[in-house]
Amino acid sequence: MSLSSAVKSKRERGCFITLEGIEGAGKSTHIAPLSTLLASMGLRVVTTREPGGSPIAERIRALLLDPGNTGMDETAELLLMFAARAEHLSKTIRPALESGAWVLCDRFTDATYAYQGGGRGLDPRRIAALETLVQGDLRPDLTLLFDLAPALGLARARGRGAADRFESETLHFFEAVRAVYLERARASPERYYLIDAAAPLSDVGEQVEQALRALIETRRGETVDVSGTGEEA
Ligand code: T5A
Repeated sequence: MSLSSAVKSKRERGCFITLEGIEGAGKSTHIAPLSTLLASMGLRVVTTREPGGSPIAERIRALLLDPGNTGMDETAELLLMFAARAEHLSKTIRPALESGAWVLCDRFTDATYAYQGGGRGLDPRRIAALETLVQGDLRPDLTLLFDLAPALGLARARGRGAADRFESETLHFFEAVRAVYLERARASPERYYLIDAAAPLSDVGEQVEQALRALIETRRGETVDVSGTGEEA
């Protein structure tokens, strides 16, 4: 059996991997090498991001990140995140997973719990209700959590130029975001892989690769024989 067939799970759909963490943690930097690594294993990969990832969702992203949109109502922000997510799921993520592709997504619903729940202080039960409405039972198979001190992440992100609406928030806001990410990772260790994102780039790359190889091993263990022969080549 080839590696690409071995890593297909018995669910017969692709694998859904999300990258999470505060600004400047290194998610965008590592998504391309991760995609290249998976492709080198013979897998079909779709890389995408949130908010965004489909034409209408990208338009919603522009609204959400525009620093000119000061004073946006917090519930409106939450609903826009999920409106973008509903579009993204139906136009990009679900079709890709159903076709057997591996989806690498730069942020997903963990970001909503962290930013709108932790940062803005919205009740996580309201987020959970929207999560069920929009996603049904779809959850990531693996979440790479790039963890680092907000002061370092923000220094990296702000070093690039003008801040967007979220990057303009206070350090206190990002401390609360980070705390929720870490809490969620502690609560579901089977889904999260914690990455020390303060480490040098090459070390972070190695941690990402290690997480991926662990996932592939797990899925290989789950593989069922669909040929009926009970054999593995
Ligand atoms: N949001 C999103 C919500 O509030 N709720 C939600 O539900 C969702 C989905 C999206 C914003 O929307 C919010 C969260 C966000 O604020 P975005 O622009 O997509 O905005 O934000 P980010 O994903 O945070 O983008 P960033 O580019 O800021 O962060 P990354 O991708 O983690 O960082 P990256 O890779 O671009 O790196 C930043 C800089 O640091 C350097 C890189 O070279 C780059 O210059 N760097 C390192 N330098 C040294 N050592 C390392 N290990 C380094 N790693 C990266």
